Amino acid sequence: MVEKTLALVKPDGVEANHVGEILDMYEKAGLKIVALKMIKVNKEFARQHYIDLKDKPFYQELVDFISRSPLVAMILEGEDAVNTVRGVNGATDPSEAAEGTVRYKYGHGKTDNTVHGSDSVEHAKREISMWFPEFLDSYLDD
Ligand code: DAT
Ligand code: MG
Repeated sequence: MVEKTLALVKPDGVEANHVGEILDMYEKAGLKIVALKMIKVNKEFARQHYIDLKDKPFYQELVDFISRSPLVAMILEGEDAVNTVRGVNGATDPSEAAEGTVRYKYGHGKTDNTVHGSDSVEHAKREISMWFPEFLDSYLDD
C-alpha cells in the first residue's frame, strides 16, 4: 500500500553532516520526499513526540538529545513506506543494526541513533500532523 511516514535525521546526524547521504538512502529505497524542513524543537515538543516513552528511565535524556540542536524532518511517501524507512534506519540499538543501515553506519548509542521513523501508519498520521501542521487533514487522507 502507498502510505506516508515521518522520518527525522536527528541532531547527531545533522551535526556529523550525514543529511545528504541519508536523504539519498531513502530516495534510493524508492521513497519520495514530499515535505522537508530543518527545525530545532523545544523540550515541550520533544516530550510530545516521545510521549509513549514518558515512563522510561531514559525519557529525559531522549528529550534533551532530540532538542539539543537542529534536526531534519520529512514526510516520505511510497509503497510500504513505514517499514521501508525502518529497514533503511536499522535496529534501535546501533550495535544490533544490520550492516548498511543508517544506524549501523552512523549511530552512536541507544539514544543518539541518528534517525527516526514512525512505527505504524497510525503513528505516522499523528507524527505528521505534529511535525507538519501546515498540511491539511485532507492531504493526509490520500
Ligand atoms: P525506534 O526509534 O527504533 O522506533 P523506540 O520507539 O523504541 O525505537 O524508542 C525511541 C527512541 O528512544 C530510540 O530511537 C532511542 C531511544 N531509546 C530507545 N530505547 C532506549 C534505551 N534502552 N536507552 C536509551 N534510549 C533509548
Ligand atoms: Mg519508535
